[in-house]
Amino acid sequence: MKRILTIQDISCLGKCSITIALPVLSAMGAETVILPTAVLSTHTMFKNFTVRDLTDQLLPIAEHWKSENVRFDAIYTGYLGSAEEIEIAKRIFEMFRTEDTLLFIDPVMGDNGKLYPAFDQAYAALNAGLCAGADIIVPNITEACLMTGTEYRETYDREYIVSLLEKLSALGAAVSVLTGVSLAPGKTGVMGCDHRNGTFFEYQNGRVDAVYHGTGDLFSSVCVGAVLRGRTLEEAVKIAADYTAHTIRVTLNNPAKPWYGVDFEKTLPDLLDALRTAE
Ligand code: PXL
Repeated sequence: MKRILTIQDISCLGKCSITIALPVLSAMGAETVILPTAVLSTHTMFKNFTVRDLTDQLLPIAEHWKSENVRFDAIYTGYLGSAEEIEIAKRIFEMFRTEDTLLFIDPVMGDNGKLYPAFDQAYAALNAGLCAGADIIVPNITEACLMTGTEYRETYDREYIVSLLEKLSALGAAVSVLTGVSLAPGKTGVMGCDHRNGTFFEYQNGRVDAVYHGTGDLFSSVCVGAVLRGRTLEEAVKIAADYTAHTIRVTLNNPAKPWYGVDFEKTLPDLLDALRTAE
């Protein structure tokens, strides 16, 4: 069984970060080891959330694993709470990365042109540094702009996305996948670039007019899970984009839907079906 380490926060209520990554990756058949960076009562879109920072626990936990000779097939980072945690994540990469370890980074820090409340521009610069050694990075347009010093645009054309991907290339990751990219009216999806050979790829599906928290984490978890199951990145991206869109549609049809996240619990069986039929 493949073993993946995911480093991100636990938002106890809110369906994001570890409360998505752990169930989704486990359901996809990967042993999922978690390293929680903080425990929050909810994600940060709620008012008055509580936070217990766990920065001082990260290295002791990792060192214990090291002493037990634990190995990881993949390391996947998401929301990291602070500059210091980015530095510690880099140390942990050095401790556990081998030639065969897939390093998958979702540089979670903002959306819709804005940083999340906990972060500033200096944090964005550090996140750019974190992305440098990755195999795959999956920023949204906001995060890509913040890491490359590019002006964020609500409306854009293909040229803007291509130039953003070219700028991401300078960060040093092998492959960048830009998420939340709409290349035609009524469509949304991703556009990626394999910087090792300059090839671009894209996948678009029907746009669902709803914004839900945690859908980026859902996309990333499914994408890295599918790669671990042996899919090519292009196949994984398609599976993840289709599944995320499907889950948003199912959530919208639920009259009792919570405002803070999507009903991925209902759609996990569909994800497994999709993975099986294509295998
Ligand atoms: O889904 C990204 C995310 C993860 N964790 C926390 C967040 C957010 C986005 O706001 O607040 C705590």
